[in-house]
Amino acid sequence: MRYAEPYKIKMVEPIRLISRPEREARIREAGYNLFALRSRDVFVDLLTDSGTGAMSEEQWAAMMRGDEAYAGSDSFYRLQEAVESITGYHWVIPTHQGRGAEQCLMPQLIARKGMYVLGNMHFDTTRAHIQLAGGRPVDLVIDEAMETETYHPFKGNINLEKLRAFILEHGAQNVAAIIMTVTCNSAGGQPVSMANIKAASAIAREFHIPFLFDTARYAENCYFVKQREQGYADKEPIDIARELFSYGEGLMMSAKKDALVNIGGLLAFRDEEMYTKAAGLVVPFEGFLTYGGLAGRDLEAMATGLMEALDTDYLASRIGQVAYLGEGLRQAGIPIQQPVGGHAVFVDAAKFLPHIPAEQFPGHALAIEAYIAGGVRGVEVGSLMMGRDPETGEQLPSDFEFLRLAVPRRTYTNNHMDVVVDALAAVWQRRDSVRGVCFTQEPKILRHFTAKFGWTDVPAVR
Ligand code: P70
Repeated sequence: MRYAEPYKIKMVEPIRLISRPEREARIREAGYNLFALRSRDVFVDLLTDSGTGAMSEEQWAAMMRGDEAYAGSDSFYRLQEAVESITGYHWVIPTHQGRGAEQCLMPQLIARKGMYVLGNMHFDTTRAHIQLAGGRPVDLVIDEAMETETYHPFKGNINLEKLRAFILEHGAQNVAAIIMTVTCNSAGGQPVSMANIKAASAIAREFHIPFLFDTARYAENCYFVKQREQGYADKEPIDIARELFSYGEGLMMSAKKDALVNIGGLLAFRDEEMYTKAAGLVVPFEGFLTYGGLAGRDLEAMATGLMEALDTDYLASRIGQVAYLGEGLRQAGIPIQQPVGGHAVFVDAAKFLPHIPAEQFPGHALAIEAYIAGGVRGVEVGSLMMGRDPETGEQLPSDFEFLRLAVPRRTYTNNHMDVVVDALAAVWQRRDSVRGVCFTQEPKILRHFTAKFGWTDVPAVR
């Protein structure tokens, strides 16, 4: 039997598809940067699944009892209990979002300049905070993650041989931490298997290296384990989550994804020692330890959302919708990262537009075309987002050239997914005529958010 959403819709936000000439004008005015568009000019907004989900009636109801105390609010304790019940980590600190958690944790983990932080594949903001704290981020994801056409059930896995070899070569004393990102966003929302987490955690223990999680999409990872890993089919997602967290010492989290809230983040630790260290920076950067830059009502919504995200029916419909979008694109002949990940479909722009070289950003050219074709907004994940080496100014090589279509949770219907497929299929039909892009304005750091572009075969506007 086919799946259907385990909810009905109780409040709607109107959206509108503006005409093609209007879309052409809006994207031109935006300097061909989709971040500079107004959301009202977008029809189906797949820029991110972060903070864009729909909250449940339970979450809205919980917000009404938000206790707005500066210190020790009931709302904080409800959040603490929810986190501890899922993770086993007693020491909980809310933060304003994921990068707030990273900012407070990294300088405490990285004791000396030049220490390594290993992981399957760090997210951009994590990578940035490792570098800001004087550390060196290293990605050790398995090679299969780079081969978009190869099927592998857990493309987010860390390469265990490389992990051990790296530690032996560089010395355990120079490794500040191992961070597993579940699911692995940068590789396409790909899950990590329980066996891989267990084995990586054993290596960390052997060398006395802290083992932590970036759990922005932990519930989606648990669902994939249930679906794809032997021995987990009959387990509840919450029990899978409890096992997963049992292998680590703590987490940092952007709650804007799997905690089903529009703003928020978390730090949580098994031991008081690591908590005390991180706490030192929370007070100056985020706020007091029991609110971390959030209102009591936000803490309530998060506590409720963390649990809701582990509902099997919800996860089936959520992951099912992303798979539905992927299947539609695949049937239209469009190359995508396979299998489809948890939160997004990653279109392989290097294969879609083989005539556009990496330095003309095929993923970004495709993003612009998808907007013009159907009012669909995605985001480039490739050379543009990767940026330049801060020391040499050289473009850093990227393993992928993707257009990411991230699906907000509980927000769109499959009809919207069909519209997205139609837009991409229209671009696919005329793919040979799509041009590359070049900078007309290139900021030094995190350039993709604010850069301006022109088409490559027209003179750059200055
Ligand atoms: C996304 C957003 C954020 C994120 C993450 C992981 C695994 C930490 C964070 C930071 C960011 C984004 C990207 C492109 C367009 C819009 C937004 N991911 N770890 O969509 O958390 O954003 O709460 O500070 O994925 O993937 P936060």
